[in-house]
Amino acid sequence: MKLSDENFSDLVQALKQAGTAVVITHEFPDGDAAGSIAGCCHLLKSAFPSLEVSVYCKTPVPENYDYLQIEKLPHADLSLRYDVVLVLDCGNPGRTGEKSLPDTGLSVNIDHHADNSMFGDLNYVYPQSSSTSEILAVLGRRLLGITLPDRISEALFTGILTDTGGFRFSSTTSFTHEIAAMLYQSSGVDFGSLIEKVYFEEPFAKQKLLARILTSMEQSCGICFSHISSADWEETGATSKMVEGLVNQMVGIQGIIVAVLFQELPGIVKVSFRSKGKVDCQVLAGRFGGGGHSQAAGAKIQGLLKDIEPQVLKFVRETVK
Ligand SMILES: [Mn+2]
Repeated sequence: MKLSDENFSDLVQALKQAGTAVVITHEFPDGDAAGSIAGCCHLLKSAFPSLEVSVYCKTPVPENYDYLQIEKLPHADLSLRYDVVLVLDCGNPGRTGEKSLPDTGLSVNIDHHADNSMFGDLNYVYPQSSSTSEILAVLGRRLLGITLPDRISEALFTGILTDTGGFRFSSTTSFTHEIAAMLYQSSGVDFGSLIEKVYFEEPFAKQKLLARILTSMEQSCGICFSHISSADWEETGATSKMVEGLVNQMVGIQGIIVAVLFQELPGIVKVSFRSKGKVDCQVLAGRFGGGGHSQAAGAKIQGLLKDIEPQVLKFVRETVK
């Protein structure tokens, strides 16, 4: 199915009749998840003023995206029933971190992951899209025209910017730039300072954490790997909200094909995979029950860092060979 403004007719029809809607994204949100829920929430409020819209994300949004002011949006209670449930940037409902979606008359799945399980009553799944935010911008154009309100443009641009790694990943198309150009028409947004906030303004503790990652870093056979241990969290004062983007420092190294970052968390190890394109990260993460895209993916694995790190690296080495 080609992504066009017309694709959203059924959804627009349903939203016109709905009284309540909730917008949900995946736990451990990235820029696309954060931008998608903020952008979608503002979009629905602008297009359907009488619709009650709330948002939900199980874990905190990284500090880089504080300017989206997600904490000021109405937050949902998932034990309630909603006329429409929109699930954004999730390949399957489990990515929300919840056992089930709230009770609803209509579930809507808006996503760009190739392994999406088509779990919604309505499914808008476009793996050729750079980001869920890019898909939502087309919905925005359908509902409000090409000049979107600033707060919608700011949020959706954040998702496109970050999910393309700053318009670098192969998922970036001429259509991505067309949509970005459309968002630039929102004259009140300072896109330069937005990029500055996302990529160049870091908390002190995050830079200390980066120093730990770079110190523990090793490489072999084109694989660069490192970890964040319990002691690293404690001694730097960094939180898991601050890890966003750090693995990119490793994949950027000359001669590296794939980077792997392990985070030791209570009872689990979170593993992030990044690739320059030759190795499919979705295959690597998928082996351990995770998911993502070909150049960026992740998995949460139960167990201890000392056991999981060698297991994962063994599989990565076999895959790279
Ligand atoms: Mn995404």
